[in-house]
Amino acid sequence: RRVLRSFSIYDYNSFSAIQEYLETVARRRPELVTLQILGNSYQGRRVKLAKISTNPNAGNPIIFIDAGIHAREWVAPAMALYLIHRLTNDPDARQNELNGVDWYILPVVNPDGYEFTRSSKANRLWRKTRSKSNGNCYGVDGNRNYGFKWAVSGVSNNPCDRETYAGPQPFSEPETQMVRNVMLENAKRLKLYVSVHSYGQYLVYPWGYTGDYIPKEWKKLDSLARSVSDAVQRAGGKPFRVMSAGKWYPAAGGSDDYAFGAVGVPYSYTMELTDGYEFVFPERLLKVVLPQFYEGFRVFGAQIKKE
Ligand code: ING
Ligand code: ZN
Repeated sequence: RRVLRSFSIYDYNSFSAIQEYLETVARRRPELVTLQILGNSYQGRRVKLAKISTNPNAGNPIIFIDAGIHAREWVAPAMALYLIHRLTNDPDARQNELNGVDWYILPVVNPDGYEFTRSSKANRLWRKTRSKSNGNCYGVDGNRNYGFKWAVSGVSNNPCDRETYAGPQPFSEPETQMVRNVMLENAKRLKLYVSVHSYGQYLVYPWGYTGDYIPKEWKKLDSLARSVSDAVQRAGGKPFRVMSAGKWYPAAGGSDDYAFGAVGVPYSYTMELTDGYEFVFPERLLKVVLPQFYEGFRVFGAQIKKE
């Protein structure tokens, strides 16, 4: 058995250590975990989806969680990996979280950006992908690149904008194409989608492209989010601010709008983890907050089981 030298669940890990961790989990728990290679990032890093299921052929509802579309939001991949850790190590997970629900977890959507932010202090706050757009400017905001109401609000059309450049067209980035493909391939069974970001301790739902609320469904999206927030608070964490994404600030081309509006995923969220440290959340506090947030994810799981 190979030993993981460089990976620790309460640390910020390199992308290669994360890959090794995923391989190790799949090797140790083959009856529970399979890895699907989704494709390559712009710079050629393999993007892997962990599928955690006690019975992949049962047609269970699927919870799909992604993290790390934004490079600098390191706490998000850490959360996704912690979810994998708990779901595969808790002795009672099979009877609870994994009973009748499949969890698909994509810990690092944008590995090129992630590694770029790790490469030097000067790049720590990079957000976008690392595709070459024009001249000396790089990258697209992955969370403005999805093909639903693309670029109608809250985006920049300037490739040199470091924050919200929507890209030359919807799904211009291999990274967003991979997430889209997971959604489309599993559209029927996909019941809950969560895109994990930081920071601000928000839990928001569609629409993001407009400040208008979805007439019928917003209430059930809102009330599930509040139950999640309550659970995190009971575990000692800060509650989430719950609202529609567009009421917070309108921005089009986000993955949560695409999941809800184009794919028909009934529960779709963007989760902004942590507050008080902006994008540079201290590594030493991961062991405090990750277990608190996990209690929120358990509430998501329980809801999907009930449906
Ligand atoms: N925030 C999200 C962003 O992509 C968001 C939140 C998404 C707001 C969609 C409105 C619409 O800007 C972070 N931190 O990335
Ligand atoms: Zn983000």
